[in-house]
Amino acid sequence: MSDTSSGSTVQKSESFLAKSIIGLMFVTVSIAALVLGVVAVVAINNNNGGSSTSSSSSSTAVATIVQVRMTEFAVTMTPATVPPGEVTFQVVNAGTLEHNFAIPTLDKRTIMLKSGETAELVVSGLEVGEVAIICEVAGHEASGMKATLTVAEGSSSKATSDTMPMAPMTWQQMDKIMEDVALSFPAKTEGVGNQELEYIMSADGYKEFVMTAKIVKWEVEVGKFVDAWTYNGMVPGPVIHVNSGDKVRIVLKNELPESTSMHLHGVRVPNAMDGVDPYTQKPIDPGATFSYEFVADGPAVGMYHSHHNAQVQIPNGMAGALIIDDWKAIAMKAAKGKTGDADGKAEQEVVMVLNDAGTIGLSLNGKSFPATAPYSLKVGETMVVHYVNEGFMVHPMHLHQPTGLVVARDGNVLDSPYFADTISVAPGERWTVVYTAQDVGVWAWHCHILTHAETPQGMRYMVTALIVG
Ligand SMILES: [Cu+2]
Repeated sequence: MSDTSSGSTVQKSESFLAKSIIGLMFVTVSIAALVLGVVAVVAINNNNGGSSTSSSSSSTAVATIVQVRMTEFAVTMTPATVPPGEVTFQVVNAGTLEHNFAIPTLDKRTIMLKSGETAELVVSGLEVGEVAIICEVAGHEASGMKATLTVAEGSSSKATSDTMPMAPMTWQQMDKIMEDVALSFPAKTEGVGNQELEYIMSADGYKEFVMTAKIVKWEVEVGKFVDAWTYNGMVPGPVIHVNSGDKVRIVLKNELPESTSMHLHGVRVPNAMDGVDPYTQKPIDPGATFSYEFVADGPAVGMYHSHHNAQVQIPNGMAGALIIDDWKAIAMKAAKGKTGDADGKAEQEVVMVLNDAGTIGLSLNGKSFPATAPYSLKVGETMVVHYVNEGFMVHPMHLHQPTGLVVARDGNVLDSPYFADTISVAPGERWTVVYTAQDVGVWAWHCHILTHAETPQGMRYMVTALIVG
């Protein structure tokens, strides 16, 4: 499983390649069909706030209204040039993250606005010159959420009547935002999940894996930090890899504000180790520790996760993979050469944990596109992928190319492996798929429930790419 950690290496070294050719990918990505309808809805979100004096002929009492639209990651203002004096900014957060509208030089700002929320900010005494506007959420200004308001004598405020509907995003604006998001892939965020967990060999002959359940700040996408409930501070939890016959001990310390327990899903264990409190054990109280012991009986593609207040603890991050035996070898044996691999060996093994709820939300391995990690292969090389669904919904996972050979379900090798380009992974399921790269390019890889992969601001959530070089 050492190749799991190589995913993060790929994330750095392939970013240039990804950026240089990802534009091409977008021409062919065919999941944007829902976009136009959604834009229309967003554009209606115009705050018809109160009466206006904009029709007044008074030269001093004219209130200028600027309509501001915040999205990931852009700020658009209509108009962007105003006369000196008082300006009312009518701000709508048309994005999906939290944003605010701020003029740091004047120390003026709205509160943080959730998706769909609006606010008004009145700024008086604006003088001729340029005023810098930003969103103050960490990283958002650098990602493009900045704009310049020009204050000039003689510019008309007439066009800013609040009776005028907010201009919908043009297709050019949409394309620009989508391109900006795409070009930021893979966006750098703090924290990498799925890291291999090293064991300590205990005096009594157990491979001992030490884990701490705790809440940490987790960066799901650039600037979006959430309270993640984690094993060892990462989402997904660390990968545990053992072999059949190993005596395994998982020592779990609970540093959460509530009790927990750990279920070993798809892994054969004695009943007392099944992690289902209060039946098989008492809950692990905050501050307490419990050890799960079993003899590994593989092969298995298992997962460990909370079994206490699980509908909160799991989607908030408390889940990870537990793999028994060498699945590169098992999968290649099952594939019987059908995928056209060059040397009969799998170069990489990848765990892809799917989530759609809790504080983490729609994500692949705890990250939302463009912060997801891309993968890379050379033509003729093979990747064995374990899709692991820890969410609440089925996710049809679609890799544009190559077609996958499904070799195992829930760690059980299929008698008749079959090819599929879209593999539905239901909650609790694990599907093991062999992909051998055939054609050079950047191949989109995403959940095919379109709202899990796309927004009017471009691709998001359960999207990554396979880069074949
Ligand atoms: Cu999905």
